[in-house]
Amino acid sequence: PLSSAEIIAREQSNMTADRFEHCVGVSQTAVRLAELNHYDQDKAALAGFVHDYAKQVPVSEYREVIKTQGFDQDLLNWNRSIWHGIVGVYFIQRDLKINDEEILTAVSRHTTADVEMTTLDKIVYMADFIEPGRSFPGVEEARKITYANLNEGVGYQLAHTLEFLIEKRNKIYPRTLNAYNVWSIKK
Ligand code: DGI
Ligand code: FE
Ligand code: FE
Ligand code: FE
Repeated sequence: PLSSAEIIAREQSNMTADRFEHCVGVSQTAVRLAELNHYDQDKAALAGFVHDYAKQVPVSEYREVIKTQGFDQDLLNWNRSIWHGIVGVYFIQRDLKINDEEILTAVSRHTTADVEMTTLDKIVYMADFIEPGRSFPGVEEARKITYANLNEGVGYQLAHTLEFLIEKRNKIYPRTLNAYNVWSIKK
């Protein structure tokens, strides 16, 4: 495995300073959520830190990897918003030498969420949404809900994301919609 210093150096060289700062914020927030939810804090810290590692990989490189590395070819109909989680795990394994399946799954699900979510999946998904650098309307409410109940946070974010995508008349990735139907509906 790579040293922590080497992982940090590679992460920093693969993204802008702003994106790096976001990843540090997600890592710190993930540790706090891990503590509250009795999860391994070191694992949460690493998963949060690397979650957007591939956010700025060029589109041409993504298309090549999707075509040659066994990914669902339907991914070619989507964009980097969707790719950097699901396909991002390829670059994290290749460049950061991280093979922990729990971490890779959490990265894979961090943008869309999913019908099934592990505790680490939820931690990274929510830390991405509420880290200190986030400032959208509703973020304070999101923080309050998430620190009180991680599952309710997931439901809140999915509803918020769907509203945002529909408002912009954006295409909704089926996984996001399926996740919404599980986590956001009133019981
Ligand atoms: O990578 P970040 O910006 O930190 O956050 P993220 O990975 O949660 O990505 C958020 C972006 O992804 C945001 O612009 C909305 C978009 N997104 C999330 N779900 C979907 C989606 N875009 C489309 N088209 N369809 C989705 O289902
Ligand atoms: Fe992301
Ligand atoms: Fe997110
Ligand atoms: Fe992020």
